[in-house]
Amino acid sequence: MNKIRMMGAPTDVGASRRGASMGPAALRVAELQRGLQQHGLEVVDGGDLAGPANPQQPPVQGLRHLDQVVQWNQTVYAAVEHSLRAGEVPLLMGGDHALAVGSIAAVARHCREQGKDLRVLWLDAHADANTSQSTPTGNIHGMPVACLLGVGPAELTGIGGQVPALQPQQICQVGIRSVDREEKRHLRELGVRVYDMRHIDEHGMRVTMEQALAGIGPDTHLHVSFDVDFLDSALAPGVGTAVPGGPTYREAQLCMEMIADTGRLASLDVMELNPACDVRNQTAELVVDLVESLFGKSTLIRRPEGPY
Ligand code: 6HN
Ligand code: MN
Ligand code: MN
Ligand code: MN
Repeated sequence: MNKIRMMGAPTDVGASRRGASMGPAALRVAELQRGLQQHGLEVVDGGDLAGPANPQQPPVQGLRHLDQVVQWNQTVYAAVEHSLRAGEVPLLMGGDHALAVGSIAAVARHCREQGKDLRVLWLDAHADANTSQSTPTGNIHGMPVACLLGVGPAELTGIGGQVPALQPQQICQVGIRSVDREEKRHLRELGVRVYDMRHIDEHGMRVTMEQALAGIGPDTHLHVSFDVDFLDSALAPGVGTAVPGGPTYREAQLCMEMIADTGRLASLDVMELNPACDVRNQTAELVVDLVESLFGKSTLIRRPEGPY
């Protein structure tokens, strides 16, 4: 595994509930860097990126804080691109999920230049596929998937220099259980592959992840966009838009371990952690534990043929 570069994006301009701006600090308090280093990984903490403050304004034509969201995304885009060029694994600590536009646009561009096959795994309770017309809130953190697929304000869809930044077959969502009424139609029209909670209930996490990870090969760059509200809200209260009925601790661990087993994880977003909603930083600690698994911590040295 190449050197991992942590970078914080302490903002909540894409949300209406404040607090995700404290996410990077909470992950540091929960010792994300040391947790990963324990497993022999090289990890640098590049500190926090800077951007505009949250003006706490209402939405304008269905978009809240568009200027600030664009500025933050441009900064994230540049930082992620720089890190990838240096041969690193960028680990973006959000911040709200609107910043996945900049992060994934940079990864997509890098993959085009390197001739890599990009696969994005979107772990989330929400589909994040709203537009300014369909959004019930105006919050841009509910729109990054639509933006990456070319539907959204030009300042955001154009960030990677190619519209759309992503093709629908490059992204796959897991854990979805809260989709707004009109957003459903969008998802269908956009052609995103969605493994919702019902799919996980019916088939289990193992089969779901086998399906989600199918076709990943030696040339794949796997990007994981981990919205912490993916996790069941009883387990992970420290998020701004908690939804019950998510993956349990064991299901989430298995999900992360199966991603690690591909050996192709090359960039990561950890988004929407909201310490203002958390209880004694427990969600941050859980996230650190899961991110360790994502990067290959496992209980045993496994043999491909089965357990010891
Ligand atoms: N997130 N679908 C809701 C909205 O406001 O558009 C919730 C979005 C949540 C976004 O958690 O990244
Ligand atoms: Mn640990
Ligand atoms: Mn999200
Ligand atoms: Mn979410």
